[in-house]
Amino acid sequence: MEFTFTEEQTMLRDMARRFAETEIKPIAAEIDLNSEVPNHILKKMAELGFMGLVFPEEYEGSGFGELGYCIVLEELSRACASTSVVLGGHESIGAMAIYLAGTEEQKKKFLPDCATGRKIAAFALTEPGAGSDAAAMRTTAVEDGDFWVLNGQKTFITNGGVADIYSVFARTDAGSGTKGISTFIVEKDMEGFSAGPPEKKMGIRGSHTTDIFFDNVRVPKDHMLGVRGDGFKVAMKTLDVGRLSLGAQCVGAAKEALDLSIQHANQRAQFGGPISRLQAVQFMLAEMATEVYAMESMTYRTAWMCDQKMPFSRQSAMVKLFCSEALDKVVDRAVQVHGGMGYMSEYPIERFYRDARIVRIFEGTNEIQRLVIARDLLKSQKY
Ligand code: COS
Repeated sequence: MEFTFTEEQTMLRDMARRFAETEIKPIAAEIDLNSEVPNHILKKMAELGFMGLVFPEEYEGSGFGELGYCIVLEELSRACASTSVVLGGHESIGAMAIYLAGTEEQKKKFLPDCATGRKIAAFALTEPGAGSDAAAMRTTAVEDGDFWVLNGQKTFITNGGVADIYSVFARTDAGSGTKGISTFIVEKDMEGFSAGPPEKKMGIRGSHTTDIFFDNVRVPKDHMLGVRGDGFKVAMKTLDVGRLSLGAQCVGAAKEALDLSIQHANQRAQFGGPISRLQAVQFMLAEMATEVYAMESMTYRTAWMCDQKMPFSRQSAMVKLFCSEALDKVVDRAVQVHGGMGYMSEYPIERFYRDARIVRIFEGTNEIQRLVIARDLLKSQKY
């Protein structure tokens, strides 16, 4: 068993850490306040190869695989959850659907632009009436000569309006449940495509979340990803990767919340000395550190499984479930350690507390993760 990063992975981590520390952290509060990750940050991430870390070099990716991608997501998430969510919407799920389901020709055509950051991607599954029950979607795609004509609405789309390329799921066969869904690449300049205004959110405010609309959008037939009727499986396979990547985002945020708490506990004096000498505070720090250790262990182990091409669907649901709930506990204790200061927007921990809450909801609520885990467990009888 090997539990250390390679030299290359260590260099990647150091580079991501330097970038996050010097260029993102100083403006993280501003990103939250202005509800926008500035373009120069996205441009720099593209220059550093972060937009295509997970994809092989033949598609102009950096070839670091899921493990390398998790390393970078962790570092970015220490600085700013919004920035890592923008990257996640693009790489973990938006472009990932193309990588997992595209033909060689489609991958050669669309991935290099995504992997280099020339184009931003998004993943469009959820609809107003189809959240956890993704197969209840009503967006339709109807064949017309060399085109599919899309009509409908998607909601809560990360990178909506910002993205150039959307992996869109639509119903191609009425009444066939999960089997009647197909995946399409929709480009933002296609006629009839539009995005609504960004939603106002509790956290991850720098990432844009919008509705997107399809009004007779004519999508060329060579833009269908995978085969007709396979879209639900494409969505599930893509979300397996997305949910795992969320683990790395949680690890980064939890480590930062712990570091901030240790610093604060050492600096804040009450009852004649730093509060870190009080057992009540020490216990909170100990519990936070234990959560971080467990989150880190399961996330990187599962990323390794993903890179080894082992089945990891159940494990990715476990990572998402455990890490998002552990992160909530960590940030909650972090606010407690900070006392009244933890409630003030002036201190970063208030933002971490708000940003954390979404992870128990997006990319499949934690109730859905429990369902995925239990179904797989009962089917295979193995753990
Ligand atoms: N990889 C590949 N195939 C998968 C899969 C996976 N991870 N998970 C399910 N499938 C396949 C199943 O094997 C099944 O195929 P067959 O019919 O050939 O056997 C098919 O997909 C349908 O699966 P299932 O019967 O489990 O579908 P359900 O409608 O019962 O729903 C849940 C499955 C609830 C798990 C699914 O709808 C889900 O994940 N919902 C949450 C959606 C979500 O995450 N939304 C977030 C928005 S994106 S940010």
